[in-house]
Amino acid sequence: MVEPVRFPEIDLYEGWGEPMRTECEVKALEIIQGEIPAGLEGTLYRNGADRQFPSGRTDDIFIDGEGMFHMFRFEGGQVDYRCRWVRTERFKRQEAARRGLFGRYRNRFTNDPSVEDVHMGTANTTAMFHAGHLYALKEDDLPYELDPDTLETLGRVDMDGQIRSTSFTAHPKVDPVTNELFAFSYQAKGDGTKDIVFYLFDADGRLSNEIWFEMPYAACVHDFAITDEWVVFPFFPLITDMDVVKAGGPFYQWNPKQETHVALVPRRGGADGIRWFKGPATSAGHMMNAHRDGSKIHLDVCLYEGNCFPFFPTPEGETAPGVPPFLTRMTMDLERNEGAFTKQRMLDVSCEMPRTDDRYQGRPNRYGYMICYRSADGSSSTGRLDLATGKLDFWSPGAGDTVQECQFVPRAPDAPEGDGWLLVPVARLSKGRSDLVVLDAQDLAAGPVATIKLPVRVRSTFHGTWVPKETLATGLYPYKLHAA
Ligand code: V55
Ligand code: FE
Repeated sequence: MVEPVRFPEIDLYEGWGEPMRTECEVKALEIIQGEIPAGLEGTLYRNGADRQFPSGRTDDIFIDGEGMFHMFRFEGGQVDYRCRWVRTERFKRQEAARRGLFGRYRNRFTNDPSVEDVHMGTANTTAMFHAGHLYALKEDDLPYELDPDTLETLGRVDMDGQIRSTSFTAHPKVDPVTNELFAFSYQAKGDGTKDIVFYLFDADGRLSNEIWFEMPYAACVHDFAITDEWVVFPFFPLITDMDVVKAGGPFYQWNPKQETHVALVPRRGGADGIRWFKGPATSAGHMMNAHRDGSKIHLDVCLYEGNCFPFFPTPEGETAPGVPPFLTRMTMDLERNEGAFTKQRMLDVSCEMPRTDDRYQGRPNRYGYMICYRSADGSSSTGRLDLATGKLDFWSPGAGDTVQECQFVPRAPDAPEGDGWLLVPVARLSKGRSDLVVLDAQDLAAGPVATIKLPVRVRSTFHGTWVPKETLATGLYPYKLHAA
């Protein structure tokens, strides 16, 4: 007898959050409104956390759970859908045992003794396609490679021995113009270590620079940003204390008495060229972009003036109240502000999951796309901010329904910035299923160009990527910057 599977009655698993645990495939999804624009040919990959088995605890958090990987293939005016578990080491051990073997988020001291030697990565956070390979990523482990057509898991990989850290970020930047890959690992020599390493790969997937340095504390470094000369690493005081972890406690603690630090790392240089800035405790998951303006480096980030993860308490065990994120420009002046960054709010509407036209990552961008929180009814909307004018355009899915992170797709490889489509997964909470909508990125208010109906619930996805049809074949993105 194996114990029956029963999930705990906690808010996380209520309603939309009920574990799906379902792999499915639908050829030629129903298009309930409009039509797929000609030229929109390629694959949207998305990744999210589901729950294979109950952990046996009641303190599960939404960023934990096994990776459920989704693909939407656009071809000839139709869209095929498929989702598959990422068959991680953790997944396979639980599948064989037919029960949960892993405990608290990232805390291996709470696992079943039978899986002491097993890598804990859930591969649940994003999709990356680079140099002809597709990966599922989670920041606590190495990448898992997947077959881009079937989503079959090919294995846990170190990219031909080039990744020597114990983990790899879930927020890499693939430059779709140069086809370079910018990435990093934090707590890079294992849980609780202060080591961090920046990796730069060329278009063929060969490591061309690697810079190791130390963080001020064992931080949670969920995302970073790049500019033409500098790589920007913010360190927020969500800190790992291994004594607490060993005692079965939370993997991170919120330390508001510690400062926020920013390291500017020279993209083509070494650790001796790193410049440091600091300021009061704040936190963030996600960066929109960064760019250089003379001696100033601007980092645009969805910043929380407090703890972005209220489920990680302070060392005193206090749970800080949640605060809303606001798009904020943090500025590091290499000539003037002497080790201290300045901050300026860019938009008074709370927003998260910021994106840009990916061709402008590391370059000055005019447009940003975010999930905006403007409604009292709990719904969210997709917004486009014009950074030049401050104007916010948006599209709302309707009362009670919510949008997930959007994906910008250029209309043509050399289209002007922002000329293209936004692909938006919509949680139709009102109907218990999902849609994928296609918006004209230059006219959100006009409503969807096409609405693609999913007969199932795409429970939650964090991040993803768009791979044009030809890129699947050649391994190279065809994109160029528009010549003005
Ligand atoms: C974040 C997300 C994670 C995680 C740690 O958004 C931080 C921040 C989706 O998983 O493991
Ligand atoms: Fe993220």
